[in-house]
Amino acid sequence: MRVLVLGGDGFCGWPTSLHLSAQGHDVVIVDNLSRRNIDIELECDSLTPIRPMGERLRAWKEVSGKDVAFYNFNVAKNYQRLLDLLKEWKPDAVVHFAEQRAAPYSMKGSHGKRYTVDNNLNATHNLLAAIVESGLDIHVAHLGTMGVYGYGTAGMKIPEGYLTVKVETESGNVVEREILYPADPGSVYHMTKTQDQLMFYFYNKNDGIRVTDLHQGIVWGTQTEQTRLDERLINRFDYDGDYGTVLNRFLMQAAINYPLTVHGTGGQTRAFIHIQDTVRCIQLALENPPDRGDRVHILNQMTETYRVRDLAKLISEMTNVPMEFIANPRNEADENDLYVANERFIGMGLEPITLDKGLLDEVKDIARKYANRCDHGKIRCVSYWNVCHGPLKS
Ligand code: NAD
Ligand code: USQ
Repeated sequence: MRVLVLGGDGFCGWPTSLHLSAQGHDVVIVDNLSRRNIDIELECDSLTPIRPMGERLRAWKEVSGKDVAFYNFNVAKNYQRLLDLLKEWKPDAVVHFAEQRAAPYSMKGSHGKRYTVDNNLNATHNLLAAIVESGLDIHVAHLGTMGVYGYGTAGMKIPEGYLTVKVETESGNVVEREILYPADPGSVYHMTKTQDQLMFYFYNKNDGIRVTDLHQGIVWGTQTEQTRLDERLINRFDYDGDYGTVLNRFLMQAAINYPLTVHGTGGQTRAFIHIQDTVRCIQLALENPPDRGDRVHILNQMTETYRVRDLAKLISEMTNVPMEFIANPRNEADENDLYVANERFIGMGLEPITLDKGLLDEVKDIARKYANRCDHGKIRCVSYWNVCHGPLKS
């Protein structure tokens, strides 16, 4: 299969590109390196020493014998370049990772909000419009988020994208319909993902574009089978207060003996998935595309749920590093329960990596090894959701 990976230099996109290449697919990466530029803006860096794209690709060629091409351009801005690439290379599938993905960065102020909306909505819309204009039948696999649902339910499991509702008509008949699960974003970033869903719905209905939207939980871990093969292939590890996600942050904090930064009561329950399972899920999604005429396929790409304070406790007990409860910079519920359906990937043969299996290795092999690269001044989350949650309250 010919697979175009948009955002293939990023934390999920790089290991996915290598995984698909290793599976024998032809892979082309597009990335404008905006994530590396945001590191410069935030004066922060991946904990792991990620190499420049050219060196990454040369290393992959040496290790695997396989070529992966790379084009540096902005998918949200350079429509013609994207269209020309689709028409010339004729991919069977596009995996779309190319969005600004940090909720805290999207809430830092009007710059972060406007950039996130401009970038994410235009990237997704340009892709869909370009596929229509190309006239090609290209399957889009998009990385969405569990956050489109909000993180609570009326007690039932969060279904995979669609909710069955019953409505009573004026004549008293009960009509049953399946609708997109109501969106409930918790940040500007998450809001862009809820908008993506509507674009997929419309282009699928209007133009028959085949779309798989993967509602992914928080990804943890760093390395995959391929990125482990050579240090030059190492994957990104974000630990800072904007881009670091909770479990990887706790692992890094434990490695440097920094009290684990639990927000509020730590009562938030979230869904998680290991990076190795992410790349496998994307392979499975590409191998099981929607048929022509199918509605958008929505799959919950997660394997476990955990409450944040339970995660912190687990790591604290493993490493003897204490927990610290700090005022929550976000506007989110103190406590929530989360039950999520994920039968579709399990049904396709996914065998999840669970937290208990890999946690200590991750601390030893990655977090401790590169601890000297950590800037302690960048650990705290200092992006506040609104003035009421600002520093005055803490
Ligand atoms: P990332 O920031 O590491 O990677 C995104 C990549 O896309 C970066 O390399 C960036 O330079 C590129 N990019 C962004 N905008 C672009 C544009 N306009 N044109 C070209 N390239 C562009 O993020 P990630 O963690 O790899 O996440 C990838 C996708 O998966 C995101 O859409 C994110 O919402 C989703 N996701 C991530 C997680 C997670 O825990 N990391 C969880 C759920 C969903
Ligand atoms: N949290 C802490 N301490 C920290 C960092 C975070 O308690 O040091 C808490 C947050 O307050 C929040 C939870 O941990 O309640 C998760 O935060 P996070 O930064 O790990 O995750 P989130 O902001 O939701 O975003 C991440 C990715 C995003 C993806 C999303 C999947 O950055 O791209 O869409 O996870 S999900 O959470 O399932 O929506």
